[in-house]
Amino acid sequence: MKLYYSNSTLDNAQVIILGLPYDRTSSFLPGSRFGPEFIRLCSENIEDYSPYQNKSLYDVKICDCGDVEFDTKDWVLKARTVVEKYINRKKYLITLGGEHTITVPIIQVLKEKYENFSLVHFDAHCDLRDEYLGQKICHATVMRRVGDIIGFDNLYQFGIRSGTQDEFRLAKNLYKFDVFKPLSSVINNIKEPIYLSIDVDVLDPGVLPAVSTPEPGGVSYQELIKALLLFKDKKILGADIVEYNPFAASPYASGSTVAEILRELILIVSSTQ
Ligand SMILES: [Mn+2]
Repeated sequence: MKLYYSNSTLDNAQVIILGLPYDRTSSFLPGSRFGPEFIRLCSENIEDYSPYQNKSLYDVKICDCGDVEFDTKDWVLKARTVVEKYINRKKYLITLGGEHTITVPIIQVLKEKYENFSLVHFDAHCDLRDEYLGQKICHATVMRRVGDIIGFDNLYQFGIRSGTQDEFRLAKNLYKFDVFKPLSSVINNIKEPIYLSIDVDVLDPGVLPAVSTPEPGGVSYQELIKALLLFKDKKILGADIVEYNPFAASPYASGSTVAEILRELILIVSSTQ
């Protein structure tokens, strides 16, 4: 674990990093449970300084609280209990997946603390199925569950290029704008505070192949960073980075990319304080 992911005690930290290494419902390539450890490992390869934000990770008090153990079948419930502990501390929590399912317990806890907030979802996939392979809470239904909790009016999706006809129909009926519209054209319509959920398969597989469900036609790294920087002056509640699977392909190149996304997110989230 690198110093700049954990340069503060929990009590003094502005940003808390927590690994949620869960991939039990993975339908294609399991392995994202190893994501948090590989992101920490690959953080050795990146600079603490962000040229995009002219700021260093050393400017932020960060505490890495390690991973929630991947053990029980009631893992989502267990994750919720752990997440609640950290969100109660009124600090910015950035969680590392694991598969996308991990967003559900986080949003359940946030909804108890905040009456209204928006969720901005970066992903290749709609994740709007009501159930998938007999499961109501899984990586393919996560945004449907999020919509059930916070209201679909508060859900915004970007980078989407894969889903069933029903999912796209639902998306079209639910949102006030087209999922294919660039983020910059709707950023000012998004009500604050905002939670950011980043499935790294929003990037093109040519950019980041180590994901559990690769999908062609994704955005470039520069496009993603540019989109994330739009949130710099917004009130952000927290964020997650999910679906990086180090065993799917080139773990170190992809892991370094994810570690840089994490660096930018830490700096964005802490700048809202
Ligand atoms: Mn996805």
